[in-house]
Amino acid sequence: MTETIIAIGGYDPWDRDALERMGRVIWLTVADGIADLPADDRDAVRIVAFKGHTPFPAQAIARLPKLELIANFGVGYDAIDADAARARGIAITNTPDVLNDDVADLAVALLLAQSRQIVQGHRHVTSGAWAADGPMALNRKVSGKRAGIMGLGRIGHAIAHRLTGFDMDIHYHSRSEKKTPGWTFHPDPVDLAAAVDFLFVSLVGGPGTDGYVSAQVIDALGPDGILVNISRGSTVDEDALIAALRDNRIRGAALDVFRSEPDPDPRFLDLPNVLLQPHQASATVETRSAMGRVQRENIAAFLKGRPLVTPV
Ligand code: 8YV
Repeated sequence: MTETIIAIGGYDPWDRDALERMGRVIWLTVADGIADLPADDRDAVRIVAFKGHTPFPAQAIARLPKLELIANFGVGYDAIDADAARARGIAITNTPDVLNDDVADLAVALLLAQSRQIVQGHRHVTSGAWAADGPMALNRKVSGKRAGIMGLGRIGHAIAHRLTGFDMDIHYHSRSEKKTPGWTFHPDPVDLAAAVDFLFVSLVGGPGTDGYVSAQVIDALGPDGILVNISRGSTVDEDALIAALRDNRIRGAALDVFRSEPDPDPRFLDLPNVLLQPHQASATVETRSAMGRVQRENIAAFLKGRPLVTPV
């Protein structure tokens, strides 16, 4: 019998084609769409391929009585109510590792762009200000400074490794101390922020890290500090960050993620000391193709009754 798969989210054409080869696919933009499916489909579906950052709540999971696998496209699966899935024995898989390089590359690029004022420099040229007013204001050095990694998982490691190439001292905060090559562990996130010039957030999302980058952390980073977030918007107290940016209590922030995506808090839009990106750290052809492949490898393993490749 042909397997019916619900695919939620926006997929690239090659992923759509590849998923279509695995069964009959019902395409939905968000999990809420499950409610409108015919009962026959809802009652039959064992597999959901999930992508994106809109919620996949318990209520939507409950509408699929035969669901056995949620194959997430992405390493972070905080949009999925994992407790509700676990309570029913529904497996969740993610797509770790294949995106580490891209996410770390963008994190470093954001720091360089912010500290060296690359976007402002481009505008200085294109606006004619260079010719009219002369050179732009001096910016600030990156190499040799102190970097803090908040959350030293696989992506945090990849960021730290790149920064050692910039001769930086690496400091980190994590649930536990790791075996690292001379990097300094800080059990307290505020202490980490106080010890560094640049703070990179590479925490997992979800309730456990909500608001982790608090007003205290931001103040500890201080007026020379730059915050880079490539993890989840929920990890940052955005009100506190906006207030600190407005008062120049930190030098700048570079953000790829927001609490309300794709409509970030409008107060961010007018700030001169932020650099905003549309949650695109993993968004290269190479990496998104690899992520799609890992998502499908998990579905294929499930269909063959084999162990899942990357269960969470
Ligand atoms: C998304 C991400 O997967 O992997 C993650 O956790 O945040 C991204 O790579 C991507 O935006 C597709 O939803």
